Amino acid sequence: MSVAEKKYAGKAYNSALEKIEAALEARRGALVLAKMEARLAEEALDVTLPGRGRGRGGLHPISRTWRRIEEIFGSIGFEVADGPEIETDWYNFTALNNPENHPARSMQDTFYVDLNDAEGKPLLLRTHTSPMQVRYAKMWVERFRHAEKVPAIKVIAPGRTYRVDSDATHSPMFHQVEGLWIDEDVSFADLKGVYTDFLRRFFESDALEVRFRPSYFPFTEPSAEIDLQFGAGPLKGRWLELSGAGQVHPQVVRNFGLDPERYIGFAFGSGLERLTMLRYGIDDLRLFFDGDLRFLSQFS
Ligand code: 2NM
Repeated sequence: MSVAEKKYAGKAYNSALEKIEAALEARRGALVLAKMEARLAEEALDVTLPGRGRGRGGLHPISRTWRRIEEIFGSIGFEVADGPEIETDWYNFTALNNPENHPARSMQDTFYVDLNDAEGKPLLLRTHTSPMQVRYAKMWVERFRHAEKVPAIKVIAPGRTYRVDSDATHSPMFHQVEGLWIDEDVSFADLKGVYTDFLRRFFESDALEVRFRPSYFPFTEPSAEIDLQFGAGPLKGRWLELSGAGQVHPQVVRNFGLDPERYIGFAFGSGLERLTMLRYGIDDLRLFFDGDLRFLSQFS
């Protein structure tokens, strides 16, 4: 192009560019505005509507039972023991007088962990809450090692327990509470008194009958199954199996570090799921583990 042509063409180009840019800018602005207006219309908030509120949480029925048990036994002087869910073979089995070849020790019944204890034995998920009591008792005896007498061991051990078992009535993780009272003169009669009192308070019924049937556990001698019978309600008159108990076996007392000729007492064990099902009339164990709020919210 000639110089004159270039001048003319340049002007025309610049003016066209300005117009296009102005048009684009205007369109961009209109689109942004339209989008904002659409959003404002869509997200319009009626601030006069009542609030939705925050879902009020509640305690799981098993936790309610757990607390209730701690409260009742606390009121009759029992401490609450705590301890690890991963245990050694000694605390879970040997200390409780379980023979070395007992079937409970098999991999079919117990979850083993891929780690060994100091003796080279595999660690395991505790199959009952007794190891907490063994730990508590040993700690207690050690504390009073130089005293004339070891004061009463009076403790409950509530917590999660694990067994290789899973069907309509068994969960691989479940909850237990065990109790232990050892002194110079704690008898089977004390067991009957304490446990009957506990059950009547737990179920809020003085009309409850309690029955002790001979049984066997390696850690108690003599041993008993505890049954109960409601005096009212839908289960009235039926004997229901509930717990196990007995006088602590001399070998177990010895494993606590005490002389079984001097110290004697009782122990018991019960399932929190079972206690909770009977208390609330729940007929399916799996409801505890499904996390269904339609079930759980009935307890909050
Ligand atoms: C049960 C039944 C009977 C029990 C024994 C002990 C300990 F630590 F003293 F040896 N704790 N819990 C026991 C006794 C548990 O559960 C059915």
